[in-house]
Amino acid sequence: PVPLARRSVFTHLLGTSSHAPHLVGGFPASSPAFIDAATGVTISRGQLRSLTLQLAHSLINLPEPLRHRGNGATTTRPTVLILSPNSIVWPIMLLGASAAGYTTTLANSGYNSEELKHQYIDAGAHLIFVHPSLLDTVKKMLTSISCSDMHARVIVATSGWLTGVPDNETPDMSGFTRLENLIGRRQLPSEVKFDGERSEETAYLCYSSGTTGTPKGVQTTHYNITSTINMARPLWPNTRPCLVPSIAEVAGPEQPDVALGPLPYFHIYGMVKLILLPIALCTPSVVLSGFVPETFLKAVEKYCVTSLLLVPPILNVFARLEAINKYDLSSVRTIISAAAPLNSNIIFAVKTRFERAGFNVAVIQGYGLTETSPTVFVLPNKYAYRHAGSVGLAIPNLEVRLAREDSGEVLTDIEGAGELWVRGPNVMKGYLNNPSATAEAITDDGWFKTGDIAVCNAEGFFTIVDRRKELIKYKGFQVPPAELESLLLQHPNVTDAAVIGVPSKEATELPRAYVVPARTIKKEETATFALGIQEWVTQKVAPHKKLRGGIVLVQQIPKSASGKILRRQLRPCPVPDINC
Ligand code: 4UU
Repeated sequence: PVPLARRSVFTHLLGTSSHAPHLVGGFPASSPAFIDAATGVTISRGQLRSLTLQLAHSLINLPEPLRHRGNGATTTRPTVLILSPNSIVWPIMLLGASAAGYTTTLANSGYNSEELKHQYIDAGAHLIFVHPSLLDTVKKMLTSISCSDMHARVIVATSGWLTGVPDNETPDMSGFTRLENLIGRRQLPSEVKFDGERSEETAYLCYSSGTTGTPKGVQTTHYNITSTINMARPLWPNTRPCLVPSIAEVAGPEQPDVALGPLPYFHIYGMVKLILLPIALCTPSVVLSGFVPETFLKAVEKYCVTSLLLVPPILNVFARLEAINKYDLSSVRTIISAAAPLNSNIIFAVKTRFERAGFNVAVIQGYGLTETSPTVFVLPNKYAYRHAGSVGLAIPNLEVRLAREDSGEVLTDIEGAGELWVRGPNVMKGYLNNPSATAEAITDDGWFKTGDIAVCNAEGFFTIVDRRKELIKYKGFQVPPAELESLLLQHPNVTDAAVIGVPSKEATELPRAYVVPARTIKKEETATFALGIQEWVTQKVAPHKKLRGGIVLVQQIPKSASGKILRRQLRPCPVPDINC
């Protein structure tokens, strides 16, 4: 028998036994798994398992040439790319592909064809699941790489066959396989061909820039995922309760948990906390695409949501949202914020706003990274007030330490700030096709360097105080400065450029470019010149990477002797500056 922690994601979550076919992953097959917020259509655990197996069966039986890529990448496993906003068919695609033994790479649904191309090629994808509304982007991308069998490599992720709401049919969809064609009424395979020997294989490839450089494929293995799930739920119910709560415990036994978040499923936060963990805990998860405050609150009321999974900019909206008074939000117990720093003023403001409307909620933080699948710290509800602003305690089975930035020496003085290092079964296998970045990120004895600076108090509560790495966070999304810098250098009027994040209350940070113009710019010309570059960038990047923090023209970019941009020096803008 395969040890529990060594199973595939599929078996771990949706496994069943021939002796108890009414149970799926240990919970009744009839329990709701996902609820489509817009239509109320629900898929049960049993349906989810059956649809997932049907898809896996079709993927395993694709004609041989389609199980390989034509673009010369180095991975050997079949890899499917998903490009879609949240929809009720997402969990089926995500689990169906991993049940078939495929790697799944999750692309930002805001990507343009150039950004998509980088990920498609780097991940070595050979198949694409695409939402009907994004088919054009995929066609453009495949045309640009002269793909000759586009119709075979693209599956349109239709959902009308499940929700009853017809998909927005476009003439371009003709000739492409639709998701329901791969599900149909096929006979179920009796088992999924996946065993413990392969649990170190990559299940998911999200993209992260890590501490430096352009986005890299984070190889998250089946074992990483099953571990992260086990770490979030106590395995043995008769032991003492774990201090760090699972989402299910947070809600308390008297009211079953229901999860909702406007987080995109392509980000590790959405994938794990809104798809995989809810299945493991038998927590129905409400499917919503995007964040429109009133639609969101209506869904909370209608589906009696208990746990809201959010990012700081949305809490910032909640802190001022009058509409909270208009809905019955009494089911909400916990509001979880992660993916970017959350100011404790916002925590108190949100709590007060809910209290004024008559609802008592705990506002807590989680902290983690794509590379740690994702959770490292969670703040238990009962400390929400006393330790507001802290990201909480390390989850069980994880080692954490604070190291000196320069030497890597471990800090024994717990008052000091140091770089957070993490070691445990949820740490990624490494960056795809990038052994040097992997070696920089993970020490020989397995410590992953997060690039974040933290402090820890005597009770073991951590607070993130700074970020050593160059990453910018816009509304929880990663914006890698290196990517924008290399783009800016392609502009004919730019000789050098550096991008940093400037603080923003609404969005955490806004990407701002410091640009050295290729020619002398007269004072009266500066605004037009900067605007021209800003618009040029806007045309070429996904919306979250726009240079919303503006452009500053400078005479030179501060650099170290080795040519590294000295980003900290740019923060207060001390360099000789042409337009400020
Ligand atoms: C200050 O954003 C994420 C993962 C989020 C997450 C974490 C724990 C979701 C659920 C959960 O339980 O991943 P990435 O890879 O996009 O970004 C990672 C970076 C971190 O290095 C840190 O700089 O995002 C920042 N970050 C935070 N910063 C993440 N969470 C926090 C936080 N406070 N609470």
